Amino acid sequence: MSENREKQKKRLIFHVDMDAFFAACEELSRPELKSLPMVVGGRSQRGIVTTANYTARKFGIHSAMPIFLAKQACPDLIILPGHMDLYAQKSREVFAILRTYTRYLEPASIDEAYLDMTRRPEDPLFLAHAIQDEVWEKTGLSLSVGIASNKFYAKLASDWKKPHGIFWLRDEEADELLDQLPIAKIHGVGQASQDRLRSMAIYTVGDLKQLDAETLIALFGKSGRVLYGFIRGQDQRPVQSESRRKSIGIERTLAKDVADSASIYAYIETLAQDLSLEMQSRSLLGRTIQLKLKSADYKSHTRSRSLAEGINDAERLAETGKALYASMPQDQPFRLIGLSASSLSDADVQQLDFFD
Ligand code: TTP
Ligand code: MG
Repeated sequence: MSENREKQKKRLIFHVDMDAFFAACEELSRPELKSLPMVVGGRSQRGIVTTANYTARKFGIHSAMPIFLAKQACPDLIILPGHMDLYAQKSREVFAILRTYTRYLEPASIDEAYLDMTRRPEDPLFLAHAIQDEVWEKTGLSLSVGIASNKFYAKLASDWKKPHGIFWLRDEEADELLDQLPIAKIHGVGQASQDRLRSMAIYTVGDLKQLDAETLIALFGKSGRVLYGFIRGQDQRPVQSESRRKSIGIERTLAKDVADSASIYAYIETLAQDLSLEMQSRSLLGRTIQLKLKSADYKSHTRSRSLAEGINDAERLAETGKALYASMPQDQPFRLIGLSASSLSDADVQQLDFFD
């Protein structure tokens, strides 16, 4: 096949997302919890649900809900503390299995990954079932698979039939299926943006498509243009396998705009813990740390610092993030915070060097 034709070939992307991941990990050692309503409580943000098992979800309990509200919804709720080491270990086990299906694998968070399966000759549904079965048999964990021709569609598809679902969002059907989809289902459209869109009577992806690119850009800045393309199936983002990765980062859209430093510091600590977990589960060290703040007017502000050596521990990530924040103008409310690391190296290799 010529290079050109190869490039034009339609891609086959899987998005794999674990079902109720932290809760499912807890149920491995205590299977009796499966039929009981249970949540895993927050780490640094104590008092917040990080995930609810599917029995608890029947009561309307969901991630990011305050525990006291969850208890109101279900007085018998079982609340467990989180065991990050266990989740990171299970994540490594699952990704190791996924890597046997393709070397083009990009972990997107502790419990989700994109796989480029374009070169696999088998039927995509057969492959998705094989992945689901093998992970279930080897780890006891359940997952959902989204199949599509790009990452944006694949991520939407993995959520379609959760839990333990497989859904192939075909290009021919995508337009019609997406039109009815609530905007909350779009990854990256946070609460504030949803509220803003709803105030303009935009509830579904179909409604969103009525807006032209200029309007979306006026609303969301550069990401507005990206979103304009994504909802029309235009997403050429490659699956970035680990060896090609340039940076690793986490962003959080805040529930409401935040201006006071104490709250920002607390967010940085949580982000640092999450980022540390992601980096450690992939054996990555980062030497350059960047803090990104998006102000309420959707302008991005970034600062970065290069360190003498690569790090991936939560303490030093938080410490660097806070120092970066201290060096930024703090005279305005922010709606998004991101912490990322670049100049990456392999933590395992580094450790070996130590003994040289
Ligand atoms: P998700 O994949 O969003 O949720 P989930 O796996 O629990 O459930 P689902 O079946 O709907 O995919 O997140 C993965 C894990 O990340 C989740 O188990 C707990 C953790 N998490 C947080 O710590 N904070 C959060 O705000 C969210 C959404 C998840
Ligand atoms: Mg999940």
